[in-house]
Amino acid sequence: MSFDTISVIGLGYIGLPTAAMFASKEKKVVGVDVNQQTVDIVNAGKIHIIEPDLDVMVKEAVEKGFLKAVVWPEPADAFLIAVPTPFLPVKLIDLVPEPDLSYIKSAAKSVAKVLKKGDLVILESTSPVGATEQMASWLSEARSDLTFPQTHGEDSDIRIAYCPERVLPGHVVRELVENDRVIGGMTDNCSKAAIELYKIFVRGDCVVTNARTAEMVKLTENASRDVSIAFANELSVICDKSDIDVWELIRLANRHPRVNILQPGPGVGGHCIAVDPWFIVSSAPNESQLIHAARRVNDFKPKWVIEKVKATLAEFLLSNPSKAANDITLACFGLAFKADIDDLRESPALAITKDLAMLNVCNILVVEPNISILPASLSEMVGLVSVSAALNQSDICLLLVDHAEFKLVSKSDLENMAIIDTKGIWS
Ligand code: SAJ
Repeated sequence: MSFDTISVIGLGYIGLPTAAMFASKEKKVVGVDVNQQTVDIVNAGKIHIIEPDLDVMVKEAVEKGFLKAVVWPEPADAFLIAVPTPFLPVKLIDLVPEPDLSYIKSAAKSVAKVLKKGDLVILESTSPVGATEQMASWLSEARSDLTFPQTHGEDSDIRIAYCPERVLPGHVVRELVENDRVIGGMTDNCSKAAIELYKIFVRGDCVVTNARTAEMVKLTENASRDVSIAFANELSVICDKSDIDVWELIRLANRHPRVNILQPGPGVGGHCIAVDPWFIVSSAPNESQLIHAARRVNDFKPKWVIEKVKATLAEFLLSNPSKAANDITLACFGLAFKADIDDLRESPALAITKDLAMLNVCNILVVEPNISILPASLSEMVGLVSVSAALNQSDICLLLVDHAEFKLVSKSDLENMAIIDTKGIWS
């Protein structure tokens, strides 16, 4: 099969680097995004996210004419769908969130318009089990003139596979090339075509399975990490109660050859680990006790941090009787969902900062070196300042993200301040 033109639907954190990667191998790539601003930025050879080395790749790809962005799909030989799969909002606390496949549905409908015999369609978005079959039926509903693997098996006109992305934000460019890929074709021919496509740039192994297993593999990877982080977060709450340094505890326990505990933090964020386990829980609620409990433990952690801040404020007022609460300045270090990125999606740091600002009990400053403008939900309530301004003006420092800039803060910079360190870098 030759893939002269490759189309990537959704130019976000996964789609844009994937598009740039194919273009760097001198393939003609058409990136599609519903957001005109994103399309304009990419066509100007720029990027709208922070990801090391991606800016250079996109600039070169656009300048050499291998990458262009458009709002509506154009004909291509392969389509990779990398759109969000959020969950639907739930009203009651005990209800399990259900996945929202509407972005996949509209991507499939728009791709269907330009599909031709011989094309390959790959779903990369993290999805509940069965989503690829669902996408295949949306495609076939829209194009009764073409045949699809669910009805015509190996002889189908269109090939369809689920191939989850597994790259770590901050390391996307390297991991896209080096990581192994799980290839879940709806038939063997679908898998073969998908392998041929990924082998354009992937140096890792391409391991074949069926679409449903591939969907579950992706969910399992992220649920496994969520459960491990929940264990660390639970330990941190237990240790706080018992006056034990959790960072030292984990360091020591990890000296055991078969123990590898992850790190506690202010909670679990991002669009993956905080979301994907719910897709398992919603599909098998009675059977997913541990996965569900881990979600609850990690979702509880931001609330616990807020209680810690309130207690520290109360102590500070007790030991500084001349001050009133509104004389006190609290600096929140970090808004991103993890270190050294600009991504605020599902960020516990952002949620904690917002909740503290809403309490309206003291002045709040925010330090986030990876963004230049605060999200609208915060900008009216708090100020965005530099590390040094925050250190100079604050009484209480709340460390929420272990950004490289914060690791440079010395012990002497923090003298005479109350510190709440959720990542253990100032402890
Ligand atoms: N976190 C901790 N403690 C840790 C590790 C992480 O609290 O020891 C927190 C982070 O601060 C962050 C959250 O967990 O809030 C998630 O961060 P992460 O670095 O674990 O993962 P993501 O969301 O950036 O990327 C994950 C990766 N999945 C796994 O490692 C199994 C990545 O490979 C996936 O491609 C990505 O999800 C995805 O797109 O699904």
